Amino acid sequence: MKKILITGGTGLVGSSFPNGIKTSSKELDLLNYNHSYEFIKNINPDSIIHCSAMVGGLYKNMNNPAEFFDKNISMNSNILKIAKNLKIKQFIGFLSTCIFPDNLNKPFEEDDLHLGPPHNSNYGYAYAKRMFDVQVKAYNEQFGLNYFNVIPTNVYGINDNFNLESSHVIPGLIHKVYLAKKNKTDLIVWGSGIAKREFIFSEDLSKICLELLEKYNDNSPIIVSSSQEISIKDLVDLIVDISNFKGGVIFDKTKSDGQITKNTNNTKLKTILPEFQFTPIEIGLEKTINWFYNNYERARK
Ligand code: NAP
Ligand code: GFB
Repeated sequence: MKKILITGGTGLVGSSFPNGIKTSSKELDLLNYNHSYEFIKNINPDSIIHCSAMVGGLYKNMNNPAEFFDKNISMNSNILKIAKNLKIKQFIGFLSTCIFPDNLNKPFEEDDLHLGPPHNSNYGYAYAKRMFDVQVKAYNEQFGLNYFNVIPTNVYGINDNFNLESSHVIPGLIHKVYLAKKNKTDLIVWGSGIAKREFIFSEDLSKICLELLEKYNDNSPIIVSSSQEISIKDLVDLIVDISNFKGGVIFDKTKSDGQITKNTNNTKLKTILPEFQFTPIEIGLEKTINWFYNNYERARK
């Protein structure tokens, strides 16, 4: 059995892997190179799936561009240097579909990554991730490695960050509906609801990563998404319906919509994993909502 180290193993994506050595920032603080080197040397994994990052929704990104850049550049540089120095055979890193150029006006493809500036709402995070794409390419070329990055769309699932200010839209709305039901208030949705997003259930993403570890022989980045878009308005209707919320829904148009669309072309993924069946969003939302209501006390909020 391959020994896999999953950095960021306490997070939304990392915790969705069925097995592996999962670390949080307490055991493995990737901002500290020396400590991280010794820790990983002792584990001596065959593969590293690098989920650690400073992550957040649109509003956390808009308010903290420098921190998102600094911390993600440092973590990514450290883990890559450690993996190369310890001669780790396999490595998967994570980019995001929100780092693509903002005004492409066509579904994103992997080669579009650097063809223009990202949306201004998350440029700190986006440029840090884009530099990771450059760094992995350079390490592969200079050191004869076969490391690669996946480019997931918006991820959701159990054990997400449900904090009302810093979260992504799905956990944010699930938590807001929970409170609106409890307090008999209206649900306030940020933005107009016209924005469209693709979503991937966290368990699908981790299954795909494990399959790619076995089947993917290239080292260029690969988009991981069903490429099915849904409007925020329709997403709200689904969450309201599954949560059995009967109160009012108000769209606060003073809040930003962020990118209006982040549509992707997932041809490359479908070529490698033609049989993969994505979890329908209705099923993923039901699992996530049930988990949140049953684990409210211990959920990250
Ligand atoms: P998350 O739920 O916020 O988890 C982040 C993880 O990183 C946590 O386990 C956290 O550990 C760890 N971490 C934070 N600072 C660290 C440090 N200094 N050293 C080591 N670990 C540290 O994030 P996620 O949603 O699972 O994201 C995982 C990866 O997927 C990230 O690279 C992210 O950019 C990418 N991604 C996410 C989405 C999305 O919609 N969520 C979309 C596309 C790509 P603690 O528990 O100790 O804080
Ligand atoms: O999920 P979200 O914060 O991130 O916002 P992005 C998605 C859409 O949902 C935006 C709307 O149009 C928001 O205006 N929205 C409505 C809400 N109500 C809410 C709410 O209560 N909370 C939140 N958070 N949004 C992120 C990037 O962009 O995508 C990150 O900034 C990250 O870097 C992530 O990569 C995957 O999809 O707009």
